[in-house]
Amino acid sequence: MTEKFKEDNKVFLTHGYFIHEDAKEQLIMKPYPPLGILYVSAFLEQEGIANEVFDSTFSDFETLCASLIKNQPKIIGIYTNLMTKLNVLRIIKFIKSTEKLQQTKIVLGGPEVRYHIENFLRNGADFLVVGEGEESMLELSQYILRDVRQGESENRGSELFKIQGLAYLSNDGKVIKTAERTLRKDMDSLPLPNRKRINLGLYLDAWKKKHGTSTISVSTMRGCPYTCKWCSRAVYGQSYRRRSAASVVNELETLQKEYTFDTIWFVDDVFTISHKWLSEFKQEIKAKNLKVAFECITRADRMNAQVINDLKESGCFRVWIGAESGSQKILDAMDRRVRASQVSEMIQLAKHAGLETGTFIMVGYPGETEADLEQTILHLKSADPDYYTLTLAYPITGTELFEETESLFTLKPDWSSSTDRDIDFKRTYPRRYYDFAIRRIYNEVAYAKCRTRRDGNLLQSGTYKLKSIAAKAAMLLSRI
Ligand code: B12
Ligand code: SF4
Repeated sequence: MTEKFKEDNKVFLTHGYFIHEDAKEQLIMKPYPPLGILYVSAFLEQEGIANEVFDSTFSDFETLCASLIKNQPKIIGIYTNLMTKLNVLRIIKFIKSTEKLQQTKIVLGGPEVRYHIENFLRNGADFLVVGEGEESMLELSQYILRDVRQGESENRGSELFKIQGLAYLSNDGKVIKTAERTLRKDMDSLPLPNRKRINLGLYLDAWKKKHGTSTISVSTMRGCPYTCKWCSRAVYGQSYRRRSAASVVNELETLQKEYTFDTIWFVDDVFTISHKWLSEFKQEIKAKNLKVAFECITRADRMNAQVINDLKESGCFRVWIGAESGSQKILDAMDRRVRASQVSEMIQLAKHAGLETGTFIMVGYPGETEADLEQTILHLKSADPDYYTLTLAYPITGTELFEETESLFTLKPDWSSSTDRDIDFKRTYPRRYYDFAIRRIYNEVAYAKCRTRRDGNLLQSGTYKLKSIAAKAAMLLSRI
């Protein structure tokens, strides 16, 4: 039986993301709550560990610090990803330099910790939770809170070492890593994210104000069995575990009762990975006569006409189909395990079925030449998705892309003052080339869209074409 702790043994969960610091996101304004800590919070609560969530998204560093001083928590747990890492280090520094917080144990979790263990520990974190968070955080919190109540026990080290999924420093400063956390099989037994701990209305309002509609994020699966070389699988590894369709539909129903929102975004890596699950999901939705509108991400090789039909009938209005490149050579180099033609075909099929479509494009992958980029342009023109995003490839620590490019790094600033996004490697062309390549893709595809729609005015399509030609010339010049 799980031991219940006193109310005052507080765990304080937060994340280091402040939207007011993120100029790009302020323009996009599609914020999502931190689901990871909401899952951890719900699990701790279920097991009797009182906890607070300080949702930093719409707040600021100073308010977070003031709240910490007011609460003086026994434990602070911070979600960490590669973008929020620097703020997490700032929070740690603040705690370490604040007298009233000297008893607070700092625990980090999330995707950024697994491959930076020593750095985080040497920069002040007391514990790292590596991988799936709920059970490790529960056992660690029980351990820490017991210590706080009873003082240091003689068996401290051995007890701690038995907890899976942890990293910490031993008394003599050595990095200790405990066994890998066994991945939880039964997803349905996890409590739903503790959304009541945060003001979800702030997210819904921000969406509504900017886009006229609002969205709630929901997670139905954990892990991904694919092997794309640039993708980080630091939390759930190469696994596939999923909640039952009935449990997901119950969550959607509850959300509809508790909140006013327009659409759902499934944060899953490959929503249509199991056709059986999708069909059950559709049946559950129909059985409950639930009206939902959702968007999701998937892979073209896990789609077909039936899947598209099931998506549509269960309420999908927009499907994002991963592409990354229009060049098969680059897709193969990424170990993407999909054909560019499949992606194009599924985008077309989904469009004909009345779904909105989106895709993701990455440029600057090792080995990519201008001919590959031109193929990507052709691919976007012929597939003609309603939306696409363009990103410059960068190596995330722990990925195969990182290993493959490490010897080519031209820029890798000091760990404690940079993120992986600041790393650069020797690409086919100089760095500046890719800024123009992105402009060229964007304008050339916009030009083609204008032409095929035939409603775009001539001036507009001409402007896109001119910008595309100018970008192409700049690409050429930047290669000299
Ligand atoms: C949804 C999502 C987004 C959304 C919303 C982010 C949000 N607020 O939730 C958007 C689109 C905004 C986004 C943006 C980015 N994302 Co993103 N995103 C995801 C995605 C698909 C799902 C996240 C999620 O909700 N998972 C479900 C929850 C339950 O899992 P979890 O968060 O990992 O939490 C578990 C554990 O990590 C742990 N845990 C988490 N926090 C804590 C805290 C403590 C104290 C403890 C003990 C445990 C713990 O316990 C949880 C339960 O087991 C993941 C991929 C994935 N499948 O997880 C990528 C992912 C997290 N994103 C990633 C990246 C790279 C980005 C960007 C940097 C992309 C970019 N622009 O280059 C930005 C950064 C944005 C930012 N400012 O933080 C990477 C992170 C890699 C890394 N090392 O950090 C991932 C893993 C994708 C990938 N496979 O490469 N993202
Ligand atoms: S990119 Fe998508 S399909 Fe590929 S490994 Fe990552 S989550 Fe899986």
